[in-house]
Amino acid sequence: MFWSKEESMDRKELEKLQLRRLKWTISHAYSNNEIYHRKMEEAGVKPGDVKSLDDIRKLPFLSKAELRDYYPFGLVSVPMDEIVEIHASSGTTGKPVVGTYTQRDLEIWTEVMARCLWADGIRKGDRIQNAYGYGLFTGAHGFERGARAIGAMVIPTSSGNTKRQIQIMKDFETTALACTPSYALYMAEVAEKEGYNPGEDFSLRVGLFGAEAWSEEIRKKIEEKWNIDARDHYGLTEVIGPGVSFECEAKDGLHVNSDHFLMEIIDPETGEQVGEGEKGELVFTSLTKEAFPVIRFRTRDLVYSMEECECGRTFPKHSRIIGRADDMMKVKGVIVFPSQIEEAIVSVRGASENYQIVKYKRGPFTEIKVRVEPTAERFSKGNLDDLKREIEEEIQKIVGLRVEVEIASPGEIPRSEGKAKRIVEG
Ligand code: DLL
Repeated sequence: MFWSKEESMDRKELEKLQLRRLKWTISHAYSNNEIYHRKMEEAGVKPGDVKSLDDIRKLPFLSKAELRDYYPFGLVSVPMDEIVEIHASSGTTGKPVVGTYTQRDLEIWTEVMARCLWADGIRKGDRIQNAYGYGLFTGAHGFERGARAIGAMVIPTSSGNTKRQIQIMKDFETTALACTPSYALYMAEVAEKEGYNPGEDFSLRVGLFGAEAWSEEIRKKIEEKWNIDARDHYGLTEVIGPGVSFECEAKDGLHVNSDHFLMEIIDPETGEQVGEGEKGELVFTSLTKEAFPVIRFRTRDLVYSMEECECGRTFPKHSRIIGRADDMMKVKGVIVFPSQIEEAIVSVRGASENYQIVKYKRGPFTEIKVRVEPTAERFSKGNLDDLKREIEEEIQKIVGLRVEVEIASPGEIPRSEGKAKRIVEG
């Protein structure tokens, strides 16, 4: 049974547990890692100064930029021969981010992933096609661990070779598909080309999606196309990989595995914690990790905090990722998030979910245009100028800015087998 007692713990009890573990993490990092030791000394804090969860604010943040400086093993807080597994993420810029794990860290990862999959309704007897990329990336490995703990079957296809994926999905009677949401859409497209009806011809019941931003509209599309329940999973290499937070059956926000990860949501400008329901940047502190503890790690991912949930879990929730601070663009003084553009495109009939935002410079200013593929059906009807206008109007409604739309021909926008690249430099 992977509904752990922690998941429905009384909040006060949970906070007590978090505080005990927070104290352990801080003294572990302070005593066993030079960089953390120095950071705390510079901030004038000693492990003993943290007496309540609120005292976490006394501790300095850890930024992505610092991680690059400490690449690859700077924050490792155990002897190197305790490390039994390693993962890395290509990161958006520069050096990869490296995650290291002791045997105990792997047990924790397995446990939190099993909880996520249990909440998705995965049980012994399910057949999970694991189409996240195997390799250094954490995605496939995390899902594999959780699935094994439950006793479900893992079909380790990795990403790519899409026609073969479809064949396997059919022949092996896959019941759950684990991959990025953009790859799930591409797989549906390939299945249709191969003459299948994705919603009818497979045994698929649930989609285990994550690793990239996706909107509620895209969720609806995937659910309709494949006739499945599509669930969101969030995580990152620095914190553990997938398994940091997950959706329950309410599909209304993601529960943080709060006995292992302490969530804060801060104003990215001031660094102060925001109020209930307000938008801000996710910050995590690991509570039990040995090899690579993170203390107040700024994810750059934007969310808002959410109310308690009816599902019975007391683990705090955050909204789906509404944007990344790094993807935020300022165009003609207006703040634009790619998710808003996606929402606009997907809501226009005849526009497909295949689009790209082209960012370019005009003098000192950033400008954007959007390239959108129509559906094959809409393309064959012609009058594409009307479609262009409709999308432009929808973007204006949502973003408050006139953005030029270019209609691409079907198949022209590159498809993704992993994390989709939605923004390109023009
Ligand atoms: O993408 C871990 C993961 C794998 C999560 C598979 C879920 C499923 P990284 O490669 O380190 O780790 O990338 C982490 O991806 O900071 C977010 O910006 C983004 N991300 C991850 N999950 C989601 C999600 C994995 N559900 C970075 N929604 C994070 C939106 C996500 N963005």
